[in-house]
Amino acid sequence: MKNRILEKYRRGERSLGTFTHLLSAPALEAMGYTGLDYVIIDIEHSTIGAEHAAELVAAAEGAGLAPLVRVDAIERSPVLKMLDAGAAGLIVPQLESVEQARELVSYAKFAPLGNRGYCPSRDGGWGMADCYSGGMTGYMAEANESTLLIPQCETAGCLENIEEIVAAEGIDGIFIGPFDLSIALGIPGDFKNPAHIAAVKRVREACAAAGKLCIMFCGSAAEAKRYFEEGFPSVTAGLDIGILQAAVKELVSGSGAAGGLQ
Ligand code: 3PY
Ligand code: MG
Repeated sequence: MKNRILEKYRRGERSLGTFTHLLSAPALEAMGYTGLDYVIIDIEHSTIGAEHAAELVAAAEGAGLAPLVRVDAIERSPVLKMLDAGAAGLIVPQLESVEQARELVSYAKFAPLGNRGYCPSRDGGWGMADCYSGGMTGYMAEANESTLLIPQCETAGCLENIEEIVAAEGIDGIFIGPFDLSIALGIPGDFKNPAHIAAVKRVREACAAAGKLCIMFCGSAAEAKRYFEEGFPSVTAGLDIGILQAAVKELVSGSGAAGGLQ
């Protein structure tokens, strides 16, 4: 089970991803030629369902992008479906407590770490992928090892308990949601507020102390660069639909098309 974001993290290399809201396999295929490392197929903030998400997981993988999925609930069904479909990792929004983190681990990780249910499914080539060379237990161990379980830190509860949450066995890292975090702090959108800056730093340091991945979300290449320089191992920049929109807007304004005929 290849996982480009995890392999790069282990080699001490940065990784860059983006969310996908275009929900288009050709768009993912095209992004595979750009040097991007991963995409996050967003079930939380789009209308996409499990069947379409599973197709996009396969498309991203075929394009050489690690397919992460942002699920929309801390529940067994979405967690299991997306892992069985071959997601390289799950981003889980709105987590509040270490109890919820443990609940997630029980759904997402096989025994002895958790209680993930088993079926030969796409993530293990329906029982025929290389990860089965060590039999069913070999597959289970490899799935636990190579599938990232990453709650978001974007609530007051998660921030308050971040050190304990990130240290929990089976939790592989934290994804910072700066927008919801700013709302939780009572300063919507004010990322320059010292309280927001301190919260982001606290999460990054808690992840580093636990030896776990920390992913920051931002809106531009310049911000991504700054976060990499601050020490974030991974940054998710924007949404593919917004990147397309910005590029088209620049094309329109740079082309002079708004002027009259000569
Ligand atoms: C947030 O900023 O709240 C996010 O969830 C980013 O995706
Ligand atoms: Mg959020």
